[in-house]
Amino acid sequence: MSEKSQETLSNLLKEARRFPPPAELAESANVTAAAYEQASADRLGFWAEQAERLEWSKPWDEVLDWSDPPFAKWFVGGELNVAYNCVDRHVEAGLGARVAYHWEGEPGDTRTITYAELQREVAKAANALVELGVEKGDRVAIYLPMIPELPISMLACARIGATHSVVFGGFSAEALRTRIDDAQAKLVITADGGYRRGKPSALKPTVDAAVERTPSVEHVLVVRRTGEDVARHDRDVWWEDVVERQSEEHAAQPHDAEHPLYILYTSGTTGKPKGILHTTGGYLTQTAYTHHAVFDLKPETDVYWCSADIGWVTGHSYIVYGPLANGATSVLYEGTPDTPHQGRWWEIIERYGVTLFYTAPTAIRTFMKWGDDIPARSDLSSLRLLGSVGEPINPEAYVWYREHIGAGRTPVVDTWWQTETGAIMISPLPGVTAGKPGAAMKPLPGIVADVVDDQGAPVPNGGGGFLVLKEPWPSMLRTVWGDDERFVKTYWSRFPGVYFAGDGAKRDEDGDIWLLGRVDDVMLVSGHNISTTEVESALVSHPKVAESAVVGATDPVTGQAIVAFVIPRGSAGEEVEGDDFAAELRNHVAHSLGPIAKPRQIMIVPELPKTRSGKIMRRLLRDVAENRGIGDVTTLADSTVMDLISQKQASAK
Ligand code: 6R9
Repeated sequence: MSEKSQETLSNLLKEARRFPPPAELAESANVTAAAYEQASADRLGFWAEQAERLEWSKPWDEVLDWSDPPFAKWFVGGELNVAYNCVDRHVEAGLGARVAYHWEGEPGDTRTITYAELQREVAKAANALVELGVEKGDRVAIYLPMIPELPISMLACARIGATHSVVFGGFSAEALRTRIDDAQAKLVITADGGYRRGKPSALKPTVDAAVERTPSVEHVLVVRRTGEDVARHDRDVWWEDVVERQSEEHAAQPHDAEHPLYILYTSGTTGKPKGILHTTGGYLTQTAYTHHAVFDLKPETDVYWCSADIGWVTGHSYIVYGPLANGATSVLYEGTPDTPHQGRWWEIIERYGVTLFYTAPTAIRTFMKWGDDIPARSDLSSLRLLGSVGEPINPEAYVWYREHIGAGRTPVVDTWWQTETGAIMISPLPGVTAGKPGAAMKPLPGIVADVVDDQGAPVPNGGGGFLVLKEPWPSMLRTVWGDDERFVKTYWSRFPGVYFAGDGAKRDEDGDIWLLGRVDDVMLVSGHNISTTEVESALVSHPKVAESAVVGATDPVTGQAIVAFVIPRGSAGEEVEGDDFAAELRNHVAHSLGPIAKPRQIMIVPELPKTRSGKIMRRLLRDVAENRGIGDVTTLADSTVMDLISQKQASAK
């Protein structure tokens, strides 16, 4: 990166606020500053110690085999069963009566599942899979709503050594078909439908359409959730017929530490989706450790809630595997945050006494937009820690989250990681770190990350560049399913010998790390690199702005020009239409970041295009900003959003 652009970056995000850990939390924290020293003195020894959180049927011979990089083997020779570790061992330890999940359906139906019950359900499902001819090493596609059968199905697969591939319930038949086909899945587990926004939303027709052209699929196992009519095919079998009558006993066999646990597809911006492969021992070790360390989980007393969809990696690692490995009590909620009203999530927190809460910046910004009075109606005093994941959290959103949800007392942990990393990599430690709003801070103990320039040289404090991971980590992806070459090319070729995350980052004067969004989203304006994140954060710091998305559009003069899409906050909507508001915002950005970052154009919009995991699809906004037809919208959470934005654009012309 040029000197000029580094200078620009260091002008940005001047954030002086600091939030040290509450004294009580610091005193009793699961992990203290000593962990950093221990891990840097002996990284592999540190991870070996963390692996001891699990029960191994056969001990490993070697912690890491890195003789054929970038193909890693962790805990070589070790054997364990993931489902046994997540469920049975807690029951054997006398904790069968502990609640694993407080499940709540969107219509308000509830189910409390203890570890003992989870053990019985997983055993029955595992027996059913065996009866349906699923064998160790086979792939099973799972396309379910957020109902208990989803984690139960995942654990049943893990138990028998079948590799699961969970596909988001919102994806189209074509998206589902390509994923089933790529993995050559033998079985698809689905439901008639789920509930979204107060209505049944069918899933089975999508599966029917997808499996018309997937010859690998032998059976479709269907859970009845909504009771709506569905077509029946010869390949269909019903959960209530096949699973319910099975024995509640199933002897778990140990699997190799490197046995494939799951495939999860990441869409990426171009090309066919990549099947990210995670394996058994290292994955469970790092999800369990990070859940213990970052959320300071005290399994006897905490009630933990991660609001993500299990179809996203966050749900795999922090609703299913990490929390269950630690014997946590979690909330599992099926639906949307505004059904039947915008206070639904806060009522859930009050009802179950949630102490640890993990959500995404997109949700936080939505709540800011809905207004402060909504969370204020619920008693949120049980909360003691808040987490964020999925995108950079804007400083304003961080502070709002801490104030309005955490009553100004709770630490906020901003956790950076990816589908590919499998578990949290960069995050504050809640009992150690004085948090800075907007910064993911430091790599966790045992993780080696850096920010490098385009030559791969580390940037000094105050500099910006690319985020890389310099040493292998236990929960790292092992390859792209069926495509080792793509694995090497995508992640390990940009800089020799290190993992390229594809994210821009900066190191501040204290050496702490700030994430600046995907490298593909960085804008080049008159020769200056400007990150979309920083301009968005400047916009969100204006009192009348709830959310914003910024893109670089081709410009004859400056190369790229900044175009911002803005959603006004709360009741500001009516007052803010018009050129005056746009001018005010352009000046506000120029004032916060410098004139170079002043947007060329600001569009006031009602919504932004987002994926189901809440990431803004800037690619589509770039199409609008450059007056092109809109590209592929199949992975949008709500595909009507682009129509609203295009109409705005047309009426502004
Ligand atoms: C867990 C997850 C990965 C991408 C990642 C980055 C962005 C996630 C972030 C963050 C800044 C954070 N991202 N967490 N950016 N701060 N705390 O989101 O996985 O869906 O694969 O996305 O998300 O750009 O590269 P995934």
